[in-house]
This record gives sequence, structure tokens and C-alpha cells, in this order.
Amino acid sequence: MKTSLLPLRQVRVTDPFWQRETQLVRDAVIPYQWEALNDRVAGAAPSWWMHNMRAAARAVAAKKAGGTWKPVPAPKGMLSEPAAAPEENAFYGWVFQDSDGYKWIEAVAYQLILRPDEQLQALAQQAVDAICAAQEEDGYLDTYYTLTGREKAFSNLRDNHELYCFGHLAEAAVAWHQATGRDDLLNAAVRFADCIGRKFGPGLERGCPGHEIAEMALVRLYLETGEERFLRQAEFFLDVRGTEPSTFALEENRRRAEEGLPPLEVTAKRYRYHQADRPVREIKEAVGHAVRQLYLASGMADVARLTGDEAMWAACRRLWRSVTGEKMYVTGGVGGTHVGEAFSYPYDLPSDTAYSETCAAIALVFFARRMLEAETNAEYAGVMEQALYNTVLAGIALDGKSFFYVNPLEVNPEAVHVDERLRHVKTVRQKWFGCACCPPNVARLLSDLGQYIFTVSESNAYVHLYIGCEAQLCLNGSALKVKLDAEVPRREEITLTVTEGSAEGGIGFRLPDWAENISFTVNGASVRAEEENGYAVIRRAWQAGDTVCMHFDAPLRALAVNPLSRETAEQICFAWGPYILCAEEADNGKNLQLIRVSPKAKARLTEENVCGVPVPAASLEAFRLCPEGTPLYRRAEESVPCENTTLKLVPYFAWNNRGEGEMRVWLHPIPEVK
Ligand code: FUB
Ligand code: ZN
Repeated sequence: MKTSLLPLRQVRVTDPFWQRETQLVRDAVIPYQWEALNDRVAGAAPSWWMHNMRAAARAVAAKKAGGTWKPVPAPKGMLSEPAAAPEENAFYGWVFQDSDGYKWIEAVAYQLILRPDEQLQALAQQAVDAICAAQEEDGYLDTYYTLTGREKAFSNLRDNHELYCFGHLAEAAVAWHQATGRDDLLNAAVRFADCIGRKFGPGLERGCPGHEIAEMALVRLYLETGEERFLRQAEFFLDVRGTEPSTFALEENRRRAEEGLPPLEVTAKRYRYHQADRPVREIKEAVGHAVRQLYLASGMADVARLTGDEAMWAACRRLWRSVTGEKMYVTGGVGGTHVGEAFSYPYDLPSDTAYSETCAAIALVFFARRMLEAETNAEYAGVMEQALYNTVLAGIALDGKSFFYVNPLEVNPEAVHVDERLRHVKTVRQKWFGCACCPPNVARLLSDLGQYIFTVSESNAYVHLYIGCEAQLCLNGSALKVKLDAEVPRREEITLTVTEGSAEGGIGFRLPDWAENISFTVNGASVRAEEENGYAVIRRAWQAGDTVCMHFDAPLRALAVNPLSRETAEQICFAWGPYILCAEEADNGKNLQLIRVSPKAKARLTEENVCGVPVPAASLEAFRLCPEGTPLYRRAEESVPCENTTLKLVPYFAWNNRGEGEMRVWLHPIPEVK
């Protein structure tokens, strides 16, 4: 069955919680990031984005005028920083610095779709103009190589991110086109895509992105322009990946030859970190850099859906199993190890050393949404929700002013400050990062949230996320306006009301695993819905005034991990609705590891005000060990004294909004008293 997303323009998020998040992005994140891109934030690491664009524009203008341009060679490696006073014409920042501004434009574009705003558009136009001016005559657009030496372009696809920057450019360009109707950025993306297409393709050079995203971006470019060559280009990049002779090995040896070094005798196997160790249709496990892996998976799912490539689709499903069945934190975070920001081996899910990059959770949301577009299955939507409500949201402070890059499930600030193994962990959210991939990624996803709530087919609409909104659906060719009211998990009822129009068809409601005893009524009378792949589908002739009500219980749930996961095998965590809860020092004092709580503890479910934001919370009867005076080792049968305590839990996403302190998702259980 063919399903598609509901365009952002057709959905208006009204949910107070989520609307606040989207508005925060508009009011706080977007203006702040613009200042950051322009290096005007005192005390923050410079972005160099506008600096690089302007310098590249001068280079392009000089070349066009037939003048000379002296490139400023970059130091080896992926980061260029000024040794002394910055040079006007030098490239600075990470090799992928261009992408930060592209993501920012994409976020602005979604916000403009939600609410046009001349001033905001004019601001973004400045960025668009800067990008267009930096494009070379043949369509090439990457300030790193324009400034450091164009002759080296495309010589290090593995590390130097040109195709990654292209991908973000294309994503921004499509969103900007949809928001404003302007084709300036779209033309720039098309020209760069064609420049790439003249170099890499069947019968031309072989090559593929070292950091994926171009694949899904090309698909977007294809869908926006209708130009099939972009879909073919995406397929080409996927087909080349992991085949022999390895294109990464070839380019590596070319670079070595230039340095007078002997060639390496290597095969594709060497490039597992880049997901290029085997042809994509043979992928069995999620490996290597987590964001790359999941962007690749997203591109594969897109191409498989559009071309009907069964082998590609089967590989997507294997990837899905590997990620969600063996390598995903309960918070929907992925990429457990900081070594290479990567996926670790199955069931290796440590809490305190977790990397769990915000971008990786976002990438999982992208992958899940694409799986959902290809196959309506509640499992995909459930994981999408898990990553979104927990790790993605944890990436941004409640006031929108600071961000987490790394999202561990246990933090003890004292340890972080002294333990080198935790060097990647931050105890408080940061205002900006030298490598600022996460904040603009959060901004673009939250601004585009409306597109994640529904998918539609010819005769059915499916609700995947219970986010209050108004939407324009279309069933069997007839328009239907609906209003979705939800306040999960506090209100154990979700309603969908038809506000305008009439149409015949099905509306499917995801049956979330956090809800129990689910039943439905239509206009007050109970109905039996057909269950299809985790959705309850109600088919009827709908008309204005019809109201479906989904009734359910949303109890506090105690969760345990598969015992193969060594780190937290004996522990439990609590979840309420889609939210994973955590204990914080602000509520429970220090040494959270001393708390003992039963999975069946008496609990009071409440709403808590964290920094002015009402969030679901729980208070549980628990114990706290009192080890004062206890020796380092003792006979195990000698118990440690304990006292009664009330354990207070707040959502994981809301942690660390009340200053530095301990936090723990997984807690030690006490044996149940029967
Ligand atoms: O390499 C570009 C981005 O920077 C990646 O997606 C992130 O993981 C960070 O390394
Ligand atoms: Zn990131």
C-alpha cells in the first residue's frame, strides 16, 4: 500500500507542550544560531560559517573576473583553527562547517511554512544569498575546497564531507523552495548535484559519501523537481558503496602516492566504520559511526520504497532489527560508544559512558519515519516516538538556550570532572559547540514536527504520534479536516474530531505499547476497530462533528533490559506514557545508586513544574541505603542499613534544567515482597 507524509502545510500543531517547543525554536534557537553562524556570540566557539561563505564568494568573484585567487592551504585533519589572527581568505572550522548554516535555513523554512514572517525570511535570505554567491561557475559549492584548493575537490570523499554538505544543502533548498516558492537555493542545489553527477556515476568515476545523507537528500531533490537523474544518482551512491575495489581504498592510496608512501593492500573490509565494508544489500548489522549509519539506512529506505528494490528493503529491515533489537538505549538513544561516535557490539549499552549523540537519535527518527512511509507498522512509529520524546528532546534545554551533544543515562558530575573515560560527557548543557552539528539538527526536526504525526494512503489516514493538532486529510479524494486532542500520558483519552468535510475511508490509530485496556467510541457509541499492524483502523463515512475517542489506561511501567545487556541487566527504569523517567539529584539528593525501589512500588503520578514547564512526574515509595560506617567489603549476608524515602522521577528529557547534579535512569530494584 502506497503511503505518504502529510505535508507540513496541512498540519498545525496545537498541543501546548509541543507548540511551546516549536515556538522556542523560533523565538530562541533560530535567532541565537544566526548570531552563532555570524560569530557574534561572546564566549562561544566561533562557527566561521559566514566568514567562510563570504571568503568563498570573494574567491568565486575573483575567478569569474579572470583574476587570481591564492588558496590558503588548510592544516591536515578535519578542523582548521587560526594559529594567530584569522586570515580573511582562509577556511576555518570543521570541513563540514557549511552544513550548520544549511540546517539552520531548513529550520527557518519550516517555521515560515508554519507562519510566514517577512523579517525572518529576509534574515534567511541573507544566508541564501551568501551561499549562492559562494557557488563556483561549474556548480561546485563547498567553501572548504574553494578556499583551500579546488584542485583537491572530491579527492577525499571518506573524510572531507563534500557530499555531506551537498546533502544538507539539498535538504535546505527543498524546504526553502516549499516555504517561499523561491528557487534560488534549489537552483544552487541542482547545479551542485549536476556538478557531482558529471563526476560520479555509471560510466564515470566511482565514489560514494564518507558521511551519508546525500542519498536521502537526492531523493528529496528528485521528489521536488521530478528529475529522475537525482534518484539514479542516489541509487548509484548506494550501489557503489562497499563494492570492490573499494573507492575509499583507491582514494586513500592516491593520497598516499602523493605523499610518496607505498600503497596499502586493503579491501572494503577496512571501511566498516563508514558502512562501506560490504555492498549495502548485504548489510546485516548497524555498525560504525551512528549518524552515518542511520542516514544511510534512511536513504536506503527511501530508494527501496521508490524503486521497489526488495533486496535493499530486506537490508533496511535487518538494520532496523539490529538497531532497535540490540543497540538502542531505552531512551531511543543510539551510538553507545564515544570511540568514533559509533555503534558498539550488540547489547553493549553502558549508562554512564554512553555517547548517544543527539544527532544519532534524530537520524533514528528519520529512519523510522522512512520505514513507516514504506510499511505502515506501529513498531516504526513507536521507536520514532521513543527517540523523539526522550533523547531528541533532552538535546535542548527547556528554555531553548543550551544543548546536549552527548546523552548518557547516568551522570555523576564528580566522576565526570575527574574521570578521563567520561571526557565526552558534559554535566550541563552547552551554549554552542565547536562541532555544532546537534543544535541546528534539533531545530530543523522540531520545526518540521507536524510532518511526523500522520501518513496517508489513498483511502486511509494513520495517526502515529499523539500530538494535538489540526490537520487536513484526504480520504478517497475527499477532503476532511480533523482535530486531534491529546495530552499523554496525563489524560487517558485521545480524541479525533472531524471539523469539516465528509469522506469515506479508514482512520488508523496507533496502539501504543504504553497504553492498556484500549477501547474506542465514535460519537459516544463503542466501536470495534480492525487491528492492522499495530493500528486500530475505523472505517466509515465520516462527516463534520464525528468524534472518535480512544480510551485507555496509561500506568507507570517498570521496564527491564534483556539480560544479555550486561550493564543494567539487574536494574529497572520507569516509564509513563512515551516518557522515560529519571531520578535527579535536585529531587532525591546525591548518590542515586543507593536508592532501592520495587517495580511494583506504590506510586503517585503527578505533574511537576520544571523551570516553568509542566511535565509528567512520579513519586514512589522507596528505600535508601545508608552505608555510612560500612567497610569497603563485608560479608554479603550482612545487610546495609536503609531508610524509607520518596523517590521522585521526572522525564529524562527534562533533566539538568535545574543546575548541575546527578541523574540516573536505571535504578536498583528491591526484591518483591510476595
Ligand atoms: O561529521 C559530521 C557530524 O559531526 C556528524 O554527523 C556528527 O556525529 C559529528 O561528528
Ligand atoms: Zn550532532
